[in-house]
Amino acid sequence: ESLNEAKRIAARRAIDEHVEDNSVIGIGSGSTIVFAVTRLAERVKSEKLNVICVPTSFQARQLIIENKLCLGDLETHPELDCTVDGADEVDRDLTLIKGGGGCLTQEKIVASCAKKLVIIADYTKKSERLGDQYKKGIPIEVIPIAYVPVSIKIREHFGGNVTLRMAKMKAGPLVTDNGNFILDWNFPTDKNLDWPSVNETITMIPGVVETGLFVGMTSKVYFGLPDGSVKTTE
Ligand code: DER
Repeated sequence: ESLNEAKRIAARRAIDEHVEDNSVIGIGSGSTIVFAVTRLAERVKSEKLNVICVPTSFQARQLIIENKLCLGDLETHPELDCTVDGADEVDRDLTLIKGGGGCLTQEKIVASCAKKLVIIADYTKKSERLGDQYKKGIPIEVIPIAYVPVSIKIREHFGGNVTLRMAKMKAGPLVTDNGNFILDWNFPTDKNLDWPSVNETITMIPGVVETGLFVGMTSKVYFGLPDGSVKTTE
């Protein structure tokens, strides 16, 4: 339906514009990236490209293997040309909320190793301000023993509500690819929160591994629109 078509065309444009022979590409996580990996596999096959793919999650690793793409990692490829990834929400400053799929930590690490972070998203992710459309809160990966004190400190600093993300097909909390828990922080929308300082403050709380706030990292966003066109930012 139109949402998948929007994801597909955004993914296709991004892959066609940012992948060339001998590229080392970070592969993001989620549902939109599936369209990007499909397009990448098409191009590698038809153009006989030599491309190394570095995953940002177990899901991304499976995608790379299933599509018979060349699997790399940060030990052998610590400097990437480009990371292509999805987002849960993009604001007017290209600050992202990521982590809806629970993969934010490796995504942020791989994104930080790339010359460019290219985001692909359908039109529902494009917001003026964070929280306009994405209502599940900002994901924060925490070391399991610390989830209660971290929740308390976040609420003390900034207010809002913090919930421990529970697994769906397993009793108890969701456990990430790194063996940690995730807190979802529904931040207060009536304050004008300064995302760079919010991100730094939360990241410094002992027990916090990473936040799903990607500040100042985005190079370009490809939004798939309902009419079948793609809107890009620079
Ligand atoms: O969990 C993540 O960070 C994903 O990249 C998420 O932000 C986008 O997932 P989607 O493409 O399935 O919406």
